[in-house]
Amino acid sequence: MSHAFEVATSLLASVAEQGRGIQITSAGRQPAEMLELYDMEGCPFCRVVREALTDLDIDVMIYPCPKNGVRFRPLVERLGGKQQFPFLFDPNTDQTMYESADIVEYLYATYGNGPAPQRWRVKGIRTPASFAASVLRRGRGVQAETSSRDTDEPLELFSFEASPFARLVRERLTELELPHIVRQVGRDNAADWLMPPMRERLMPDYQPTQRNRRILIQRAGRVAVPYLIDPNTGAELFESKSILDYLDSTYA
Ligand SMILES: N[C@@H](CCC(=O)N[C@@H](CS)C(=O)NCC(=O)O)C(=O)O
Repeated sequence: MSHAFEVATSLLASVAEQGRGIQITSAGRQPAEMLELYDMEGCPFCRVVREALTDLDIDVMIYPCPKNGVRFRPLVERLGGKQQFPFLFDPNTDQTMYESADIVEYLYATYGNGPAPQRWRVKGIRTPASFAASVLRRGRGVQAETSSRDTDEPLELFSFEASPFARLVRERLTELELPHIVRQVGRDNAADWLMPPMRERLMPDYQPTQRNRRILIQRAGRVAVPYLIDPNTGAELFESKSILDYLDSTYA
């Protein structure tokens, strides 16, 4: 399938998300030690947890556990007793947890300012929409690719959950079982909504307020999502298509 077609279906999946996973509306406090989420990009239950993390503006270490995956699935079984996803480990409290609804409540109670907003609490709102997003992506980000190469250090991805471009990269990271830190770049101000090329033309002095957007502008000179850092090779790049080509040539 062409990249344009993949972006189009990913955009529809973002529409299905009903606005969750774009903005920071409940800015939480950053845990001292990074949370660990064992998940699959294409899993509808995992998606609602990742949406909440964007909403709370909490960075997270992702250990991808696609079906037939061999790297992190056995660890989840050792830690929690079964292979079910999402699975959260919070090294700050030593909590381990299955069940997306419980994880979302835990995140808001522990790092937010109160209970989870309605759009995560009501099952009838969040679950069918998240299933629709998975259907639109036709099973991408669910199955492991058997011959992927391992990595020493986790990759880093600047992303927000509903970004149609970042989703394509996260799917591939899942299929290749590549651990990665998600650096949240959710929107918290009107200028963040402009597409990067338009913003660069209209607002050459764009000064984001969100912490990872500021880091990105200092490090890479602009804010565009996704942005991948691979400490194993020193590669740093924008553009979903370039990142997918990079991942395939380096790890597939
Ligand atoms: N009620 C659970 C459902 C979780 C669930 O069914 N996850 C599926 C993936 S979408 C799973 O773990 N399947 C087992 C497997 O992939 O091995 C929740 O909301 O977290």
